[in-house]
Amino acid sequence: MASVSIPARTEYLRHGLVSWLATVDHKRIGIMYLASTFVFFLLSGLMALVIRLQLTAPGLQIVNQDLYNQLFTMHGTGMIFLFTIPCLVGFANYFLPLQIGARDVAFPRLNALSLWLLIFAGVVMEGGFLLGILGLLPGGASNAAWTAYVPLSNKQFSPQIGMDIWLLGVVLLGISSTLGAVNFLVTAYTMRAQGMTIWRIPMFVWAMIVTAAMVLIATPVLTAALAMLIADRNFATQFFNTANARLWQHMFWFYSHPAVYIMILPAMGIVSEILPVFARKPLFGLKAVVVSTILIGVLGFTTWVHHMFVSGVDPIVERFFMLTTMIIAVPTGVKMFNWLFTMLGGSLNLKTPLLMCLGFLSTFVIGGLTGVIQALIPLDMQLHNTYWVVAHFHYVLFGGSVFGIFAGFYYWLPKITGRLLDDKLGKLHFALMWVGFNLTFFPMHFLGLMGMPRRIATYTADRGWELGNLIATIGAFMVAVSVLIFMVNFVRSLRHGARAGNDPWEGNTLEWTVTSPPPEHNFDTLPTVESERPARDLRLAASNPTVPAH
Ligand code: HEM
Ligand SMILES: [Cu+2]
Repeated sequence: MASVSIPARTEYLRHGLVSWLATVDHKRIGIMYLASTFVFFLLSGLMALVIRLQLTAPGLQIVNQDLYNQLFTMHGTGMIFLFTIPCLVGFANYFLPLQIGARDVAFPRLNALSLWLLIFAGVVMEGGFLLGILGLLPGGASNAAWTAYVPLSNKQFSPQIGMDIWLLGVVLLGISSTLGAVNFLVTAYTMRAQGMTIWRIPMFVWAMIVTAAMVLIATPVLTAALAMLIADRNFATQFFNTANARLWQHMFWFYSHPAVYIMILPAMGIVSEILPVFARKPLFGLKAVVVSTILIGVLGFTTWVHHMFVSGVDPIVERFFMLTTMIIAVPTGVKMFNWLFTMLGGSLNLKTPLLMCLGFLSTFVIGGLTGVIQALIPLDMQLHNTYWVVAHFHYVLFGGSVFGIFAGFYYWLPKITGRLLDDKLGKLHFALMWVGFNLTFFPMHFLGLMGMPRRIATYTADRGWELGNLIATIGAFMVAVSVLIFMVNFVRSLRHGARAGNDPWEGNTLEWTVTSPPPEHNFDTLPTVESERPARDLRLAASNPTVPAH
């Protein structure tokens, strides 16, 4: 263990609850990020189940119209702001310093601040919602959708204090995210191991660098918009009065389209880490993967108006954004080919992490393609605000990001806990989740084409929407069961899981050269890197001492 010995009177700083509350260790902070965001995932998932139950058949009324609106608002915000974005940050907290061969992040205290801001904001938002349900908060939580469009979200239409609580929560999250981004950028820039030149940076780290840069540019715009809305609601300012209501949409989507990439790039980074290891081959076209990541980051800022095609934007402007939206499919397509060619001819190790990556590839590609279809202005006019859109973005965010997150869990949890998850249960989780996911969301494409609008609390029996909705609800419960299986697997693994050892997968990156879990200070001596696969170099050198390490 650590060579530094801590005197007995500060022992409480190493063990017990206080040690967790006071920690500035990136690994513990990472664990707390992962654990707390997973709780928010479960809460938002429960809300999705209630939404789905209500829509199972025509005319059901499990919750009333107003609670339904709160539910999808909190489901969407919870999934995006409290789960997907910060969960990926949790992985980065734990693994970015390890992967670059550093002992911590550049600003450990700032890191702790980001974590506690996130948790506090989550408690504020979910707490506001709960108080509303219990009848303690007149008017309940925000019910203006995760987009919080004005005038719907202004004082006149949403007078309830729950709306302000929600806005404050998202402001806090914005601050947390921005601070985190600064931290990751500085860490990756200044603290890389000796020899880790630009083309030797691991793919997950590259993804986080681009993601952090996007956060730094995009998130303050949303935070400012939210603060302006709070001022409009409470201090009689007029930033978003009816005459310039479209300003809200611009500010919101200037953040929220890049937010899609803030959610998908780190997941892509995870996939780019796992595929070469499980195909036992180098990543195909490493430079193309890096360049396409950067291009996606840049182009991600040029497409936001595609969310506003029906809001009366100048037609020339609309066409520009239609084209940019289609262009961004090019670097994304490049990545798809990189991944496919990485697997081609490899000897595939068909364990759960790889299956989750295959889940990512198979579903994300559908979400990408339906996105290109939606970019066509005349089609978007028809598809806008229908269940087609709900199908599309779940294929991207769930099919992409969430499958990527679970790939990350199966790949990296053994490093964190020292124990392997059970592969059979993992495969069952994967199969149920993949089938359940497609049952839930594939029919929504057709529901959308049949005219079912999103955000409706119920529907009548004469529209032909019954079958699609029934299948979707069944699928959603399959997903729920699959997540339960994952949780059982995880808890079981803590006691009964096989010991992971340092390097259960024959990994490429530096986290696999240290014990599982890693020592407090990560590395006894800081590593030197001589290729883009330093762990493999060391493994080969150890198994054949006469051959130089690379
Ligand atoms: C089993 C899992 C899930 C189910 C069954 C589900 C179901 C739904 C449904 C039915 C809606 C539409 C509500 C409506 O328009 O009335 C919805 C909205 C939404 N979902 Fe999910 N969802 C799931 C997971 C996710 C995940 C993982 C994410 C993001 C990472 C996500 C993000 C959203 C967003 C942003 C909305 C839009 C909310 C709004 O309209 O304001 N969902 N979800
Ligand atoms: Cu967009």
